[in-house]
Amino acid sequence: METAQATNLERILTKATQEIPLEREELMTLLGLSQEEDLAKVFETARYLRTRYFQNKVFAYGFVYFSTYCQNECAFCLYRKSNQFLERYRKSPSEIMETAHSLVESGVHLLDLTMGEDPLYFTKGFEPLIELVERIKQTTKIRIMLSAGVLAEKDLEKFRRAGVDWYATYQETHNLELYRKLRLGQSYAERMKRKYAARSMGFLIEEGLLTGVGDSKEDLIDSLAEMKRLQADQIRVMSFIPQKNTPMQNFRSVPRFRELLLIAVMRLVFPDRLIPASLDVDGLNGLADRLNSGANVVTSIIPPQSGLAGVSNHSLDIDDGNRTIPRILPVLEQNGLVLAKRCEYDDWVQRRQ
Ligand code: SAM
Ligand code: MD0
Ligand code: SF4
Repeated sequence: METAQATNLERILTKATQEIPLEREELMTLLGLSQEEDLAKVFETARYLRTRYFQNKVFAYGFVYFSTYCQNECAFCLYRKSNQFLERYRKSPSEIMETAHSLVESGVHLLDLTMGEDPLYFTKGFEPLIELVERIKQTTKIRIMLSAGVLAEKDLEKFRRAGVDWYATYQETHNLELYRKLRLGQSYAERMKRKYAARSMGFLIEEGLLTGVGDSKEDLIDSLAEMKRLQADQIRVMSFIPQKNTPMQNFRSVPRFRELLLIAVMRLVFPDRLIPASLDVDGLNGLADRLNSGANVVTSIIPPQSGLAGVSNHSLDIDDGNRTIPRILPVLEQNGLVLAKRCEYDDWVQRRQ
């Protein structure tokens, strides 16, 4: 029995290395694995496929969470509007500029400009941000990702013209019923449609999932299909981290290997895409495992003492400098990886655009 199972796994992994699309049933088998030796085989295949497209090169993204104000009520998020037990901040354009420059100098390949759906910008307009993006682009030529929620198409167009390369808005799940419990009061269809619109404007797209929020294996497989349909350029999964003073604070957590397994399965299904290893979930300590599972972008690099927060972990590893390029380099090296040159990242983006 055990050998039959082992042979089936070998067969599925061989098929994946040949880049033959996996059947639903085969994906179910992969997502059902939990034995360490089985997981190790999947991770190994994921790394093999990563090497095929990216050799030993890894990219790194600077994370600038410039406003923690938000008009939404996502059940999983610390920054939801009604959380009053939180000191919020909104960085000024010059503060954002300073952080941007220090991140670029430290060697990141991209700046991820992120905010909650800050009512200030959503009511008064995004002009100050659009100007800021233009200035960052002119002075640094760095690739820029915008993670500012669901923006109107006319605003997206302005950001695109100002030099934004990527639009990131995560659906978290593609199960409508589950979505409604997570992103309370937000339209599933609008969020999805805006990504398609952004793609047709020439943005690269990042799509993302949360796991450990009541998502089933079927849901995850449906999400992979949606990501394929969207032709997302970067795909991520992060484990849900319960947040105090939110509706999901006591939600039962799932073992961490589920995120790692999903990263690996994403690599099998999308061998040539970017897949983040976020420092936001388990900090620097969690990096090796995520790289080992086939991730190829280290995200959430944050300058220490900048007064900037993370998302799923508000302060983990930030002020001790653990979310910096110098601290990730040894981890890359221990895993046989190196930081790519900036021109290598720029070329990758250009080819996808
Ligand atoms: N406000 C914008 C939005 O929601 O699209 C941009 C912020 S986006 C970077 C926030 C993302 O962080 C969410 O889409 C979710 O995937 C992740 N996140 C938020 N709270 C989390 C938590 N408690 N645990 C894990 N991930 C979380
Ligand atoms: C990260 N904390 O990279 C960030 C965030 C937003 N585009 C990304 C979830 O992990
Ligand atoms: Fe706001 Fe984004 Fe958090 Fe939802 S995930 S509450 S939109 S910051």
